[in-house]
Amino acid sequence: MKKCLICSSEVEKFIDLGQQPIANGFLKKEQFKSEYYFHMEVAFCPKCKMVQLVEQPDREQMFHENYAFFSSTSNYMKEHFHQFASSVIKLQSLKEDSLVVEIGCNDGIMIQNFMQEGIRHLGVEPSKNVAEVAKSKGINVTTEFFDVKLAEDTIAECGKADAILSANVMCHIPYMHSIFEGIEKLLKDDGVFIFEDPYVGDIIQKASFDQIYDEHTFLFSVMSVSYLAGMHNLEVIDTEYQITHGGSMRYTLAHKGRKNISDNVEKQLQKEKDLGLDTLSAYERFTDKVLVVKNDLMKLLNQLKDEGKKVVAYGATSKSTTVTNFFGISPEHIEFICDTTPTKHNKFSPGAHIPVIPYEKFRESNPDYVVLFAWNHAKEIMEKEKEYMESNGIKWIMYVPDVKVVD
Ligand code: DWN
Ligand code: SAH
Repeated sequence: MKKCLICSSEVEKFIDLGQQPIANGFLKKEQFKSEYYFHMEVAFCPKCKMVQLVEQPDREQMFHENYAFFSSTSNYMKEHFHQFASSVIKLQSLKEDSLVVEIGCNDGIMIQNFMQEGIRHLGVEPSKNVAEVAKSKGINVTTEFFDVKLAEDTIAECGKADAILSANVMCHIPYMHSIFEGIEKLLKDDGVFIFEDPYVGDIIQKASFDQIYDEHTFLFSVMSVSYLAGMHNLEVIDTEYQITHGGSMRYTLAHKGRKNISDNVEKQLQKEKDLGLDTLSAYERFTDKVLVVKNDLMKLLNQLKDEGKKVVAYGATSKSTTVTNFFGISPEHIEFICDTTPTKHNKFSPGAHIPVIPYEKFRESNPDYVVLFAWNHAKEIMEKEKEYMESNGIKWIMYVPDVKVVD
């Protein structure tokens, strides 16, 4: 029996994605033999409604000095976080002596905006290599995992925070009670805790099962976040939908009873009930859809292989580790994955062992088809590649929400 990480009730499994490696564990040939795998299954908690991984590797196996994801690889995301920061400065009337803490600041993509405005700030980032990039920009960073102990140390050193922020990080952390205890302590009486993560409503509707990988412990809803907040004398006071990462939700939390609650919260809770996110059957229907995508994509890739077509992929994303390993995609289907991240270059993708090459070589490769693994950045990437793809008759292959070939 597996117990819910939030409320300790018995959870109900609804998808088994098989044996999976570390999603960002790009590796050299000599490391193939010792590659780590875990069993990736997802479950729903009927009591607190939290969707969660059943098993997860230790945090040090995922977040360390060779973490392969650098946030600033997308210009669109830079602009998104600039706007996020501006909205927080306005909401909390932040001044130079205010304090903003960002949990999981990575290379500084969001917190750099507070630094540039001269606002007192602290980034918390355990992955040393990406934290170093943030530090080199002049940002104050502590290279540690956030938890209740770090919150207490921060209070002793810097005082309490006017705003605690986090993007695409909360869903990565299984020890949520330590995090929320830390937030409750670190947040000033009139402070706000604002975080955003991929939204389970979109994942279910778009069958975007590749948002499930080792790092993503939770797929949040307003229902489940409200339950969790309530366990720590906090409450959700606003929700705001974001188009980033295929559909995300931004949650604003405050100490219970301190701030007015926006109508958005009740409206979103109603939408979740309408979608059936409070019952197992919605998640079981999602599993059925994922199996259709698996069948359709493999049929297409096998057919293209038989026809001798050249198929490559774009974006060595964490998400693509789930797709390739669950579907059984190999270098026979996809010759290489191109990516702009230097640390991924001249290595192989986790589990499937597809070569990852520098983006610059993509333009020389003359493929027939390109599988868009970074589908969440489709607008940015398709605009950039439009002329090259069109003038050479190259087609995109998409698989979210269903499999299609795009001219
Ligand atoms: O939650 C997480 C999100 C925020 O980022 C982390 N756990 C890990 C990571 O997930 P991901 O790897 O699925 O993220 P992205 O943003 O979908 O990754 C895009 C990849 O594509 C990067 O490796 C960079 C690359 N890229 C590229 O080659 N050309 C991206 C863009 C926009 C491009 O134009
Ligand atoms: N906020 C960035 C980075 C997301 S990637 C963005 O939206 O692009 C997830 C990040 O969370 C990684 O950089 C990882 O090192 C960090 N992380 C994981 N556990 C953490 C914890 N307990 N405290 C702080 N950061 C954490």
